[in-house]
Amino acid sequence: MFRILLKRATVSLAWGLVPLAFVPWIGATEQLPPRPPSDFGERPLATARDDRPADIGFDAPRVGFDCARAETTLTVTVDSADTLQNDTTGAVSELPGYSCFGWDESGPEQIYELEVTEQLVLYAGLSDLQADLDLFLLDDCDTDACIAYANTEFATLVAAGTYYLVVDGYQGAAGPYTLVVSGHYEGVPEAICDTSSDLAAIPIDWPLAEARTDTLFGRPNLIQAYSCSPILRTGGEVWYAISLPPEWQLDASVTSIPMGLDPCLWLFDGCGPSPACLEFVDAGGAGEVENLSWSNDGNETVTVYLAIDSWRPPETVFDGIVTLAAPLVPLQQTSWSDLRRLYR
Ligand SMILES: [Ca+2]
Ligand SMILES: [Ca+2]
Repeated sequence: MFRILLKRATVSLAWGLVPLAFVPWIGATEQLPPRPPSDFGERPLATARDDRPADIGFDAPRVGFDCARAETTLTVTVDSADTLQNDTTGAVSELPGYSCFGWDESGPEQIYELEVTEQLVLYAGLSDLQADLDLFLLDDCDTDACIAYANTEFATLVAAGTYYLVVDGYQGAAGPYTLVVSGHYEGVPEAICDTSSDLAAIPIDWPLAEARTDTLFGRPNLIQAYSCSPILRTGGEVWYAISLPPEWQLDASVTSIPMGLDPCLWLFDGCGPSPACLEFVDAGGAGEVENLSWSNDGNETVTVYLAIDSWRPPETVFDGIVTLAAPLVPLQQTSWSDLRRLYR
């Protein structure tokens, strides 16, 4: 599940209280002895599809830096979104690499302090790149305190606290960039299941005889990563609340997909921080049909929440039209004559 908690950044807080002269890495580029690793290994991390492998044989030395290097401080809350434009050309270059992944980051870097006000899914993404810049998230001013990384974008669960987001240059690269930092609800927002909300899922009662046509253009991006998809899905979604009696099967298909749109389908048993992901489907690429099937094997009618999502948001209204065909069919019952035939 997408639910692993971060240990508080107690090292950073404690060091803030001691006189500056006792901070062990005043010489900013001084190599330090190893520190206990941050809990990166257990952290959920969703990234784009385009991440490259680690550099073979590269082992980043540990470097501490002055937290005051941060360009600015951003406050991150659920539903906050900040967009910044900046350029690493001519910036200080003192951080050669990070503990969480073996990339040579010998280019200059810029650092952003993030004040995260509550537990949330933190998203950071780079665009408008002319050089190969990468992202690293630290929970201290120390390259060994790396808890997330990405070639272009990532989402990860963080507790409230102070973090440092570094935009760094791969193998000496430097250049301009646009940086988006946003906060997201952990799991499936409650509003989707709240019938009085503007964001409520479209109710569908069985049997659904006709196909629906809805657009993904301009829809809010309410879910983009979960345990059933570690690849980011940053398009907005259309949500359906589907009432399914016992022993009925939901077969949902997304058809009439324009070129360039890569759809996927999520199915949850409810809302909140940790609903069960009943199914996730992304079998095809851009423009290809997706099919999802799920059957209610229980004894009671259930409501399930189906989302049509996409890898990237559609750019125009025309691009975003999808058709949902969701014929709900009863599961095939085994008749007595069929059973008798088995034992002949
Ligand atoms: Ca660097
Ligand atoms: Ca999405």
